[in-house]
Amino acid sequence: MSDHSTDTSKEESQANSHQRRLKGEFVRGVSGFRHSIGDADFPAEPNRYHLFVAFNCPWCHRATLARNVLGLQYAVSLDVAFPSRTDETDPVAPNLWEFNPSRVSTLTGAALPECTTETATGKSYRLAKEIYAAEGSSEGSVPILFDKKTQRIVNNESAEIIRMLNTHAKALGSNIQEDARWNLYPASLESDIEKLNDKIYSNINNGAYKAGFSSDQAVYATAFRNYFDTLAELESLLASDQRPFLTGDRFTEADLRLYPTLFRHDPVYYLRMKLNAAKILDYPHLWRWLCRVYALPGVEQSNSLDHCKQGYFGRSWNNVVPLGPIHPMTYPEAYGHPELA
Ligand SMILES: N[C@@H](CCC(=O)N[C@@H](CS)C(=O)NCC(=O)O)C(=O)O
Repeated sequence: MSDHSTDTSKEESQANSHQRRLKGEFVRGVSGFRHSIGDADFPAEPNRYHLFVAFNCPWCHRATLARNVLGLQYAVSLDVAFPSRTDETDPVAPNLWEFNPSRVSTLTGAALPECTTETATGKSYRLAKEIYAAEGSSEGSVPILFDKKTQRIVNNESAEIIRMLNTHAKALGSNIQEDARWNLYPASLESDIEKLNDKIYSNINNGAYKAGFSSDQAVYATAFRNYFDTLAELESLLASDQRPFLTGDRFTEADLRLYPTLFRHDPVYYLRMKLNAAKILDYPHLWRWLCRVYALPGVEQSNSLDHCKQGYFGRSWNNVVPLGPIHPMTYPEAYGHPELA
């Protein structure tokens, strides 16, 4: 994709990506499958679509949040990969997402109960890569939105997946009545949401990866600054009129997209992404916002912090998962306590 057409609210500019990577910058690539539910080939119907995710992946967290908040748990099926990717001992290759519910977590010493086999293709693939390979693609990322009827990948860009789940929630079989269901992208708030998405994607969601996965001190320092400057801005926005959500009274896509990063910040990113200027607990309005979103129906069930810890503190951390934070409280229990901040 040329730099010209990059929508920086959902993917980063690929300009000079080769040189930038050589210099040590983490540059996220662009997803290849960009069909939509609602296209002629992919009509919106209940029990037809499927999500492949890993719970540690924040982009997948967007998709599981949308699925749960929109009441699609019984209409869009889900498979969950093990949070650590394959290693050098794997018969196929290292660094691949694997559906393996019997794999043991170094953190808990047991299998992770949320992990599943692959149930949508009828082939019980072990690797997400095999789902792509069946379509002649060499990609390997999650999340994947998959059509069980045609056995094709619909889309593998989370920003687009959540938008289509919202647009077609009713036809996809939501079990929440229309008037009781959040509209994540209401027409009256589109421009506010887009502005927030742009800033939050670049500086927070992808910014965290730029800080944690770049090997150049200056790239890290810029990402670190942008991340905390944006947190301060969002703290002021919430404080300005005590609004419960980023755009006002309603939970929208902007909140949904901020949540996966802030959920991971104190227990994982503070250490792993070297984002150790402050915890979310140090921002009273953002903390209470985080607790408010955590309390929404379906949000707690959309993820597991054990998977996040297991996935982020892998081989580069000697496969030893840090045990904190413990003060003032363990996580995710802390998210039930808005009064801590
Ligand atoms: N643009 C994608 C990015 C997804 C992504 O980067 N997923 C990571 C996991 S957090 C992944 O699967 N990477 C492995 C790969 O790309 O092969 C989205 O937002 O859906």
